[in-house]
Amino acid sequence: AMDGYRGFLGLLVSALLVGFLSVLFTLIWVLHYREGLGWDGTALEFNWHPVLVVTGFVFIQGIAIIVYRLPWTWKCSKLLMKSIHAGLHAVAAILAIISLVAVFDFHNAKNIPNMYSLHSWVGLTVVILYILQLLLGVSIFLLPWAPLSLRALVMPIHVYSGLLIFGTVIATVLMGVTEKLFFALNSSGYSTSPPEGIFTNTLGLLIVVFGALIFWIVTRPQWQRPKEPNS
Ligand code: ASC
Repeated sequence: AMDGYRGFLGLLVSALLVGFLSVLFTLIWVLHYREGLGWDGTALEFNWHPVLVVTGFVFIQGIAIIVYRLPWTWKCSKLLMKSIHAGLHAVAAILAIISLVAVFDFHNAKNIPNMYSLHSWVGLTVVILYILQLLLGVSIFLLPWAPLSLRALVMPIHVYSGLLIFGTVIATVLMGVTEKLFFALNSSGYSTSPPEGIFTNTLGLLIVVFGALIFWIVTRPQWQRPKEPNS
């Protein structure tokens, strides 16, 4: 049991480190290689998009997925843990929505067309699905009305949808990074492997590793919160 606990801690610390590095790399990308941050209809406003997506939709969503696995929370009430799980997902949803406002606002100010790329199609779809998942999750599992039979029926779908959404977010981020590099480096050339290209490719790899760690942690049956009778 102690061995499993240390294995868990090692992976949790790794996930936190890689997740934190992903956010840091995104900030360095927009602050050092790009123009910085602002809310003025220019590229500075666009730059909030990657920062808010990686912070909220990748890092905070990833942590929200594994909160029930933290062994020191197993003595906390299930209701408290559900509130933290839902609360972190709600924060992630709000950051994802603001990240979309930043892009649409920037596009409209610069007369750039909206919603033509695969990144935008998959991205908007996954934000809508995330909000639906959050509303359904709160209605069925957090609020007290739903009968146990309905909860038991929906739980496998909730888990499946949640992991599908998380994986799709990561795939969408990779498309977004690639798309931005093709736009931003067309003259100086992504194909010549400039420092920004190497740096952002590394950011993409960090995000894949973060997703892999969260997926591993959440799929270990021995790290699940012990199920209390009648819940
Ligand atoms: C809940 C809760 C669980 C599950 C279970 C359905 O709301 O606390 O442990 O749903 O009842 O599988």
